[in-house]
Amino acid sequence: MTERVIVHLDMDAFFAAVEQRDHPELRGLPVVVGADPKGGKGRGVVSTCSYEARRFGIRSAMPISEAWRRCPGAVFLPVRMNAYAQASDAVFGVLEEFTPDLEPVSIDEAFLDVSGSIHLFGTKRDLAERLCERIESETQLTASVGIAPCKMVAKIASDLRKPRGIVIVEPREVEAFLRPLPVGKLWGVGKRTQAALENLGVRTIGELAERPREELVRHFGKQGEVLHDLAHGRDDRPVQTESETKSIGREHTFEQDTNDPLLIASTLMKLCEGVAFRLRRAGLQGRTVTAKIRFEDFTTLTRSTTVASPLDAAARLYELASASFGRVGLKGRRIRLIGVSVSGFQARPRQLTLFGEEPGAAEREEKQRLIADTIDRIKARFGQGALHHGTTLERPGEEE
Ligand code: TTP
Ligand code: MG
Repeated sequence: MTERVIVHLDMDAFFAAVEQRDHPELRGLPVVVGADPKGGKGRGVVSTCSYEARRFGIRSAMPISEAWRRCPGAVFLPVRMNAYAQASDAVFGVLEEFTPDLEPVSIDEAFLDVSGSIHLFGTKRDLAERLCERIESETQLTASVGIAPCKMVAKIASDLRKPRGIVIVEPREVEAFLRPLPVGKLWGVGKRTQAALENLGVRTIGELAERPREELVRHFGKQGEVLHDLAHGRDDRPVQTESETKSIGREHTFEQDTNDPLLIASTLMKLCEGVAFRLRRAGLQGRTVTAKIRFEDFTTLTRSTTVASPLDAAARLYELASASFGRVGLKGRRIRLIGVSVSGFQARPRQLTLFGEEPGAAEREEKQRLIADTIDRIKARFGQGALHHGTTLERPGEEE
């Protein structure tokens, strides 16, 4: 069997980096993108911040008031989704030059399977450097890249030396690479599993890998098998190109089982955004929305809804998925995982004019969709209060 070569790419401080690119006077300064801080009284959260701001302990999803407290001198900017969507398009345009075997994960993140094409690029490091150089020359933005034999390790690797980090893990190095890392880095290991593992004296992935499979199964049931495999770097999930998939979905395992309706709703919204993003990139719309829910005892339910007109917008997806959850009747039961997927695809119809396809019409339509969707997303994430802010998404005079 040929070696699998999986690349994970994630842009550095994406929204903040676009701001620093477009406003050179902000380079080198702590920049926070997100809700209006209103002199420390703002509600809403940080979307992201520059690495300079991270030195003050500011992080994504932190209340904006807390970010203000940590660094009142930072430059606080509203979200300019239009600009980030354009930058994202340019990044994905570069990735498509490298391989069609591409799985977009979010606005600034993707997996690539280059197992069949790596020889065209030379070594793995050559490939990673070429990728980063091409992205930087097209967008003046920097990326971090991980290359490994499986998705999980590639993702861990790309995060390890951010920003501008390239980390390559050869197949024979996988176990040694994982060994010193905390178990929380493994996919699906949240705070609760981490605490349970700590009780067993397991803190690092290496300590987990040493435990016999049967012992983990005894403690964690089916999840124990997965933990054992992942701790040894065994993860054979394929990179899912949208053109060949029959459904596009996302799921999330909560750090701790939860019955908090707000947390469930906001997580569902994020999942819907991710799915909508991938649908749009693939130029697909689907008629069937499937919601999945796994309770703390691992019972798992799925509920599908098929609608007359195909959809690809996060808000509509959210509406249908949350209605499905409503029908399941959660009754305060604790939830371990939720997921949402779309199937029953058809290609999105192209806009035609009298003279055939208008040049750029599809692109314009695409952009409008992305913007409409992201406005929904900001409303959902930052609350209605952000709506006023939402109308100033583009600051006056800064329209592209
Ligand atoms: P990330 O890739 O998670 O973060 P980042 O690119 O800003 O920083 P890093 O260098 O660590 O990768 O997310 C990509 C973008 O998504 C981010 O720039 C802003 C947006 N985002 C939010 O709006 N809210 C969030 O909670 C997160 C995590 C990201
Ligand atoms: Mg990023």
